[in-house]
Amino acid sequence: MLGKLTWGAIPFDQPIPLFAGGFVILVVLCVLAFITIKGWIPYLWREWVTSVDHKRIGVMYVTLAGVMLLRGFIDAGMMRSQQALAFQSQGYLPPEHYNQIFSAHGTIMIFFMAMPFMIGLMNFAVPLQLGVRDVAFPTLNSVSFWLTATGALLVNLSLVIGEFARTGWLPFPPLSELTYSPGVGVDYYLWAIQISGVGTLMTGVNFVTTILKIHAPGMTYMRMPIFTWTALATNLLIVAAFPVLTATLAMLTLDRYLGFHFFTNEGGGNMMMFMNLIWIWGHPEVYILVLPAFGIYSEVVSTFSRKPIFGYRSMVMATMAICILAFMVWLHHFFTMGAGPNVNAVFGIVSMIIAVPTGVKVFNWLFTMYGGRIVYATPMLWAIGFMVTFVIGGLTGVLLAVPPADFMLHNSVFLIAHFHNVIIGGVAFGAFAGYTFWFPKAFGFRLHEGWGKAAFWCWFFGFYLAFVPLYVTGLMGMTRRLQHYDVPEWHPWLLVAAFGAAVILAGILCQITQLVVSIRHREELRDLTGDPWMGRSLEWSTSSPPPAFNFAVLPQVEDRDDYWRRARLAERGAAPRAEPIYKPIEVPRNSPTGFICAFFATFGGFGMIWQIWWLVVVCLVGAFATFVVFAWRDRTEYEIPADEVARIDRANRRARGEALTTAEALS
Ligand code: HEM
Ligand SMILES: [Cu+2]
Repeated sequence: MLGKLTWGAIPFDQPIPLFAGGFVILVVLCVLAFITIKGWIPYLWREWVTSVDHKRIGVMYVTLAGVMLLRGFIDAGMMRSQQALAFQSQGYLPPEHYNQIFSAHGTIMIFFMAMPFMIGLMNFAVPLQLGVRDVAFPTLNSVSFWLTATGALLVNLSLVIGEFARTGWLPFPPLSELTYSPGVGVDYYLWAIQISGVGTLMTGVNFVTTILKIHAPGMTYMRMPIFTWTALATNLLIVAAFPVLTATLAMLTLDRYLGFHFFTNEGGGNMMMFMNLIWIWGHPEVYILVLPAFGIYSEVVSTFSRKPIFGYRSMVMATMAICILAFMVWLHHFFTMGAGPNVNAVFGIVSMIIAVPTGVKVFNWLFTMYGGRIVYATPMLWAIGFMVTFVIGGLTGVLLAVPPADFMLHNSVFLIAHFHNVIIGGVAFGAFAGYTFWFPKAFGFRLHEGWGKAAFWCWFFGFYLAFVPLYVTGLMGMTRRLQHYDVPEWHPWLLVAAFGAAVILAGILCQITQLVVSIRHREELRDLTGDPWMGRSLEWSTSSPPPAFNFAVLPQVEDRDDYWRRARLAERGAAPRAEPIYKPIEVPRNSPTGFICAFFATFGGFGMIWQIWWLVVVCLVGAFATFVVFAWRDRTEYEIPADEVARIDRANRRARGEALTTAEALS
């Protein structure tokens, strides 16, 4: 009846996961109870859970990412403290538990922290930057989000019911095959990533369609903001790469569930095939994460330097070049496979060539700042911290792209230092820059600057303290994924690394405090104009938070940085545009389709993991029925009356006008 599921799946004999899991369940129950008592459930259901508004979905993605950042960081803290203690001793984490921790940390950070963060920011900002009302397929967008949430839920469920994979963030065979990983850990991984991966693929389709097909009048390709360009590149990468991930994981699933032999050498398969396939997805994946971050830095650097981005066309070219080159370097992840010097040389050289468009971008940002009136607001600090840190990480990457050097450094903590160098310095800093930059657009008030700056400095120095030691011990020969060690020379460095993680923790605490303080002082931080930063692109031309329809009338775009030019003209006393003739606007209706699909996906995934077949069948039927019901609905939109549109737009026009007159009075 319950497949492989028995009481033995609950870790009664292991205090750490039991208490951790118990604590999380308690917190979730308390939050649910609080929401119910406050009577917020109808509001949350109507305005958020069933919302198909890209802005709301974006906010939910970023919230999910923030929670998962905490979870992933707790894992990191456990690893850092374990390695600080486990010198000539066993430390406090047994090996089978330690292996689950680094696997869960990597999986969560990549799939459920970095991905949702970037997709969330794209959801929020791209339609606004294009000057349109929503993405191409709003309900599909909601399905994508909820499937991502399902994946995150399944990974976290493995903490209390069963176990997580011990195979690392990518489940390499033969270790991940049934023979060597007989438990449900790898199955949790497979179904969580498979379900959320389908969601991501649908996001890719949705955003490629949106950016290619839906524009405000006059918004030509060469007038699109750089963030929208990088979003296009990222989603093209998603559409091209994620099917490979899906197929690869499906093959491993067939190996494990039905005794296929895709990757078992003794059965006639080839495990190196898995490495090739997973990295054909995996290398583009790192650009899927970092390209939108590059876009955010471009917006932030030009906004806070008060200058248009330097080398717009070269920025676009560099983005698209990276998009293509990303598919031509995958073999650098296993130079040690034995493909021979010629193959390795080709992949080594292409890997280094990627540094060229990336370098173009760095110079463009520097030239944008050169001669600008730089405002050191928090988003700009993240961008400057990124430039310094990312260049170092990029250089160690070029080093690893030299095959003979890689033979020495492969699977050492030097590699760990390198990729955290680019992923924290590039992706995480970019995510935080975007979060601070667009927060006032989403909520109508800014985040507290002081706490934001404190968070930045803690993350910045914490990063160097936590990861420079790993470059050093990596060069001393320390391999990755060590639960304990006996080498005296490593120990002091690992103590420093643990201290660095504590400094990063201080940064995270500052971020939490920043959010709480900002909400409590929201009246002082309020921005009524909709444009708190002297922004350049169209999202700043509407009110904050933007109305459901984004723009009362679709903006007419005549130039790059069109909004910025108009705002400066208005400052110099140009007459504001005449009030438009307001018309009623149709916006898509809410739909519970996404949530219901995710409900079935969660239980269906759980059924697959524990091999509870009746549950799988019920959920498949349920999901299909949901689609049928959705496809048969006949009212897809509702109308916002013209006077409602007029009221919202007039209020924003008035606030902007008042801001201009006070600015004049002050000067
Ligand atoms: C916030 C501070 C962070 C700290 C202190 C940290 C620490 C660590 C540590 C100690 C390991 C294990 C290294 C080893 O194998 O010996 C690790 C692995 C890893 N981390 Fe992080 N990390 C952090 C943030 C991130 C972020 C933001 C990401 C991605 C977005 C990330 C992705 C990974 C991945 C993919 C692995 C490899 C897991 C594996 O071995 O399969 N980490 N990290
Ligand atoms: Cu790579």
